[in-house]
Order: sequence, then C-alpha cells, then structure tokens
Amino acid sequence: MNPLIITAALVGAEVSREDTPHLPVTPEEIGESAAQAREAGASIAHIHVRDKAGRPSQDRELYRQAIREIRKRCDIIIQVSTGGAVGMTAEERLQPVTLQPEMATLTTGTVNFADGVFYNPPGDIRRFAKEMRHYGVKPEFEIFDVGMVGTAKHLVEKGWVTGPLHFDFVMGVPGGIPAGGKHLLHLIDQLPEGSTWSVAGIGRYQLPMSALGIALGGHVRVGLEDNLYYRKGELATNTQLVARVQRIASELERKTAVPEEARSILGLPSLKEVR
Ligand code: KMH
Ligand code: ZN
Repeated sequence: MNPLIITAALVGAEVSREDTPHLPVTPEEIGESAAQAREAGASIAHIHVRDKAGRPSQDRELYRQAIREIRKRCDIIIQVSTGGAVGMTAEERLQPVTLQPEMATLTTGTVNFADGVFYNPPGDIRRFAKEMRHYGVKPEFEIFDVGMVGTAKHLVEKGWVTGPLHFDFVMGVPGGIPAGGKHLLHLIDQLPEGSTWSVAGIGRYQLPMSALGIALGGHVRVGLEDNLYYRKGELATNTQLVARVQRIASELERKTAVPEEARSILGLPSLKEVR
C-alpha cells in the first residue's frame, strides 16, 4: 500500500484552553506542537491561529508568525485553514492564503455546524478557489457532506482547480455526514479517478475512522481540532493522537510518509524547490 499521510489538526477554532490544557495557542506553541507531531509521524500540519486572548482568528500576521515557528523547527507540510470559525467573513478567512502556504482548506458547501451555520455559498467557494490558484496554493477539499464532492468536481470542470486533487472527509460534525463505514465508502465512490483522500472522525469517531482510513488505503487526520480525548475521560495531546495512528498503521504493515514523500504523493513541489 502507498505510504500513509497523517495530518495533525493541531488547534481548530472550536476548542479552548478551558477544554484542554494541551491546546497550542501561541505561534511558538503551534510551532512546537507541529514539530512534535512531525516527530510522531505526521507529514501535514493543519493550522488555525488564536489571538492574544486565545480566541480564533484568521489574522495574516498571526499566521505568518505560526508558519515561521513551524518552519524553524521542521519540514512538515503547512496547511492553513480558510474555514476559520463559524461567523467569519470571506475576507477574514482568506487572509492566510496570501502568505502562499503549501496548502489551504477549501470547503465546498454550507453545512449546519452544531448550533451554528458554516456558510460557504457558491460565490465564496469560487472566490476561494480562484485566490488559491492565484497564490499557487494547493487546496484540500474539506468535505462535510456528500454534495460537497459534486461542487468540488464542478470547480475542476470549470478549470478553477487543477489536479492532482486531494479531499478530506470530515465525518461526525453535528449537521454534517455521520461517521461510519458505509458513508465513507459512499464518499470514496464519488471521487474523480486519481484523487487522494483522508478521513477525520470527530470526537469518539476519530479512532475508528482512522483505522478505516488506514485499512482502505486512504490517509488520516487526527488532532485536538477534532477530538480532545485519548480514551473516555482521558485528555490527549496532539503527539499522542498522531503516535497512535502511526502505531496502528505500522501493525497493519503500512508505512508512514515523511513530509517529502507526502509532497510527492500530493503532487506538491519538494520543500527544497520552494525554499
Ligand atoms: N471551524 C470550522 C467552522 C477548515 O479549517 O477549513 C471550519 C473548519 C474547516 O475548521
Ligand atoms: Zn480546521
């Protein structure tokens, strides 16, 4: 099987330090958490940033600092969020794309998100895709429900996104597609030939969905953005969550990709060419 890409979703926007003391919030903490996740087997760091009060932010300068802190320490692929937090405007959310990170998320539809609405109307989706193309940023399609795959394919048909395509199925958000094997197989079925995919299970679904992703030849996203617990009642660190996936993959005879291998699988240029 192809080497496994583990994405570490280190921060997120919905979790706070009150929920867990292990959440990285400052640029230095995000840099340190990314380096530890890389050491444990992650090849992509999916990041959000926080302001001084720990609130979710999409501030370009904060992203610049976080990216610098990560790069000081390691070669992990840096993927910024353009989802931000529920309620943010498109302008706010797009800020980190202008820093030309290697990757950014692109959600291709609106979805209820617990008590809020994660708003992604067609005009915004097109705008996000075009900005990413303009700045040379590879999108990761963030799929919270089945219809979003069709919208992603439409962007490709129009030429606003070009391959190779990468999808992340976020499963188990209240309001989105439930986490489960049948739903995952259905999502995989919708993908254009040659696409790569990863799966992120929310909360207690993180572990079983990771195991399915490994076994089915896909890739896996874990981290505190999606799940706070190692097991019931026991808070996790990002490193522990990544290391567990690495161990399961190893038991299943699936090698874990280092960042340069992940770049090659995803069709990204080598870091040496970027630097
Ligand atoms: N915080 C969610 C509303 C992304 O990073 O692109 C959206 C999100 C997805 O986290
Ligand atoms: Zn995110």
